[in-house]
Amino acid sequence: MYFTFRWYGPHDPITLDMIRQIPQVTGIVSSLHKQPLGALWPQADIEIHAALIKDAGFEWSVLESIPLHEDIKLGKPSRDAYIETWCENIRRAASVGISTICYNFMPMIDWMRSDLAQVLPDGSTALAYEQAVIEAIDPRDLDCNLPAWDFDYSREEFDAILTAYQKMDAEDLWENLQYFLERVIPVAEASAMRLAIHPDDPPWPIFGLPRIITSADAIERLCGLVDSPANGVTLCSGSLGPNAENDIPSMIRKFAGRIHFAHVRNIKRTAEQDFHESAHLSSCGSLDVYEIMKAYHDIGYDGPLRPDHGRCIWNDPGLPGYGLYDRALGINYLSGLQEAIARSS
Ligand code: DNO
Repeated sequence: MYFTFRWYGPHDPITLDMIRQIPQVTGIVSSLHKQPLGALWPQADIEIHAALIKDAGFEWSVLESIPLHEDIKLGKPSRDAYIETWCENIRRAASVGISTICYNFMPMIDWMRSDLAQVLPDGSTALAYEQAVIEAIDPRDLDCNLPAWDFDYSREEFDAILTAYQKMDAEDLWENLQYFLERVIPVAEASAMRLAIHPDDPPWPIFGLPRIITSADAIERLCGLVDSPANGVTLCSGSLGPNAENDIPSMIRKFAGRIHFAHVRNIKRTAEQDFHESAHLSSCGSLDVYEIMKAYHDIGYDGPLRPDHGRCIWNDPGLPGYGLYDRALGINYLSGLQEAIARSS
């Protein structure tokens, strides 16, 4: 495995120069965050971004992510043009040396939390999720200002998309995912690109919207939709972990070969569907991070791995979840575990 760090681009308060001072980080995980949803990314913009990363001494290891236009997930007739654009973006990413693309298939909303700054007993703050708070929210209230609630839609467009999803069930979404994969995987194969779907976070439906990438059974089904090594996953411990039935180390062993990107972080479950994020250490959360790192070691995982969602400590200037300090502590812990596991085996 090799260690990577997410960078949100030139506007990220956490700069590449700062990241360079974290021991062990060789790769950057990044995207062109200003591109409109569904757009063909200009080759020149991709090259400029790649050069910034290269000039700072890093490899652009993973493109996280190219968001999918909702028409693809909704299965609308217009999806074919958006899929073709996505394919061309794969080719363009490959042309600057990127070998892995992370994406997700969550309707409308990416990761969701009810609180961006829950105060923990030590005075740090962390992202938190409480099911009752989410259930009390009317998603049509566009001012509710939750994380990942970053839309440019007018109220009419928003209502139309939400209503269309509410008419769909999980099987419809699976069908649309299969349709998408059947078209993009051949292009990924031809470009030596690995696609790595990100699990749904949290791993259950919210706001009446179906969510399907939530468990080991779901990942198995995903792998079978198009049986190609290019069709893989981002194994995100913190996204799958809120469901206590998801045994992350056993999933790592089971999907060896299809895991193209590892997100390792910890969460603390506080009720059946409530949790907050925690420091990466096993003792701080509900996940056994030693066993997770041991599983990656045992399968001989040689892909990119990154820490994820740190707490906010020491007045961190970064974005919620994406500050410098706690992610740097996290990577130091993960690389310490890795060294100890490698030396003792
Ligand atoms: C959360 C991230 C996700 C991820 C996307 C990938 O912090 O891991 O936002 O980037 O779901 O498409």
